Amino acid sequence: MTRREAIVLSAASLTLKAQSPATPFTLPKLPYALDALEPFIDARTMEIHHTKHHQAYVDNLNKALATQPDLARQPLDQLLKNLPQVPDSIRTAVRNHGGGHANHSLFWEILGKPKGGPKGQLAKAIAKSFGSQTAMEEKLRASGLSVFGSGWVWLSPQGPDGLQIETSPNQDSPWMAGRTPLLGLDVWEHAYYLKYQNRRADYLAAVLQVINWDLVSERYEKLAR
Ligand code: MN3
Repeated sequence: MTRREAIVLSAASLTLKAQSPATPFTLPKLPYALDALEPFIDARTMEIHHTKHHQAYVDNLNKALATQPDLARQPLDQLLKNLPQVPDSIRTAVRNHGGGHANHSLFWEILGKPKGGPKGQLAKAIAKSFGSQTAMEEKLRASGLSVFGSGWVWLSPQGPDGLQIETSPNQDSPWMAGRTPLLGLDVWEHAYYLKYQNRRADYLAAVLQVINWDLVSERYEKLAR
């Protein structure tokens, strides 16, 4: 990850920013070692997911934007929010690969060694919207299981001090509706098949053990509300 990408990603409004006209977007470095999430997420899955799948989204996004320098200069969250203004010829590519780049950049950030649960305003919002952290995690699991085919499950702000859980197909995201997600869980088979095969429920239970709630809590504090 470039310094500028790191700075903007640490703010709540993921504004991954183009770097240069030739290769505007770059693959962010993982903020931990490949095996840091073992045994919940195995190192081989992390390696393939990051260096093959995520890299391909970055490369294909750059390819799609090669003839569109004005679009390539926009922060990624703006591009995704304003998809209807992207030319027809590249809109699907920007949606799928720009979406893939944004979603995975957030995914790597919100994972990490468990250090405790949600804090501060986020803890309050979870209590208000779901009753408890356990109830919220149960809803994340159930919603993740309900995604047919490939997609994501999201925790997003709702109103001034509430939260919602939503799902999206493919590489779509709340950013495309102008909302900044707090966390996203990848439920594409490539996220878990090597270790969990068809057992998405087991993967969802595992990934919920390695959420960096400190970072998610910080994202919530930084959102303009
Ligand atoms: Mn993925």
